[in-house]
Amino acid sequence: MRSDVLIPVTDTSSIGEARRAVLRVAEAAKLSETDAGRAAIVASELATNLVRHAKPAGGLLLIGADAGGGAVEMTSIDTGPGMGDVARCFQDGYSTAGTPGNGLGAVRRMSEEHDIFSASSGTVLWCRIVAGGASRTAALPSRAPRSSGLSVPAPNETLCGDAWRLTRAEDGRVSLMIADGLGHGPLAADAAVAACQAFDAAPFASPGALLEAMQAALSGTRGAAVAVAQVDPAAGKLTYAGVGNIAGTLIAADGSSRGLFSHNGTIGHLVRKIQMFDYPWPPDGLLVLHSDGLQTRWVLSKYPGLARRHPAVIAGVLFRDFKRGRDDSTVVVMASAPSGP
Ligand SMILES: [Mn+2]
Repeated sequence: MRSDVLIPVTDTSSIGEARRAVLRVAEAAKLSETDAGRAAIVASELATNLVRHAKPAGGLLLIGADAGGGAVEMTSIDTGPGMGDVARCFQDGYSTAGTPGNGLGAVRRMSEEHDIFSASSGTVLWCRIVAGGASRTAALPSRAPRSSGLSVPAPNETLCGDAWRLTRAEDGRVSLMIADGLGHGPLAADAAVAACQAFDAAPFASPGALLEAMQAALSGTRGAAVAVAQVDPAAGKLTYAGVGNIAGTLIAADGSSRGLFSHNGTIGHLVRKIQMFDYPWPPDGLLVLHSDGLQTRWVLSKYPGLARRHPAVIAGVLFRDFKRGRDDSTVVVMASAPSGP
C-alpha cells in the first residue's frame, strides 16, 4: 500500500522540496543511502520537468512507500500540454524546451519500473524504486494481477483518513481492502487504521468475515466505509463485500463496466447487512476501487490506451481528473493482464 505525500510543483523552489520529501519517505521506508540517492535524483528530474513543461499551473508530485518499506514510488501529474512523442521523451538528450533533456532518461535508468500516459489532457508518469534495485513485480507469475494505488489526505491534513491494503497469497490470490474513516483528520485515520489491523490479522478470511471482524474492531471509533475484494485468477472469480460509500467498478477488455454492490451503513456502527457477491474476473479486465474523495462519473474509455497502462498510472489519471479536493482521496487499481506494450 501507499500513503502519499502530495507536493504541488509550481516553481523551482518546489524542486528542493520534492527532494527533501522523497528523502524523508525513503528513510522511513528503510532504503539505503544509495537507493535514497537514486530516488532524490528522480524526484528532482520529475519536479524539474513539471516546472519546465507543465503549463500554466504546474503539476503535482505524489511520493509514497510500501507499507512494509523497501520501495518508494513517485507519480508525476500534470494537465498539459502532453508529450508529443513519449518514446523519444524517454531517451536521454531529447527535449522540447531547448535544454539538455536528461530528465526522463534518468527516470528510466534509475527506477526499477516506470510507465507513462500522455495525451493533450496531460501526462501521468509513475516510477518505482526498489531497495537494492531488485524488481519485485517482475518476479510475479505472468498472469498474476498487477496492482497499485494512491492515498492522499484532504487539504490541510497530514494524516489520511483513508487507508488501503493489498496482500498476495502464494497461490496467486489477491486480497484488497479500502477503508474510508468518517470525515477526515486524526479521528478518521483511527478508524481506517483499525480496519487495516483487522485486515492484516487474516487477509484471506472471506470478505464477509473481514467486514464482521471490522464491525467489532471499529465500534470504539468514528466508523468507516469499507470494501474488500478478493480475486482468485485461477478460478476466474472476484468476491466482493462492501458497506458504505466505496465505489467498486469492474471493467472488461471491451470497455464495458459494472458497478460492484455495497450495502448502506457504517462499519463500526449501523450496518444493516453484510453480504458477499461473486463476479467473473475478466481475463483482460480492470478492477477500480476508490473512496468518495473521487467523483464516480469517470469513463476509462474516454482515455484511449489508458486501460493498458500500469495500474499506478490509471490511478494517477483518475486522481488528477476526478478528485473532489475537499476529502481524503484513495484509488486502487488491479489489472488482470500485464500492462504494455
Ligand atoms: Mn471520504
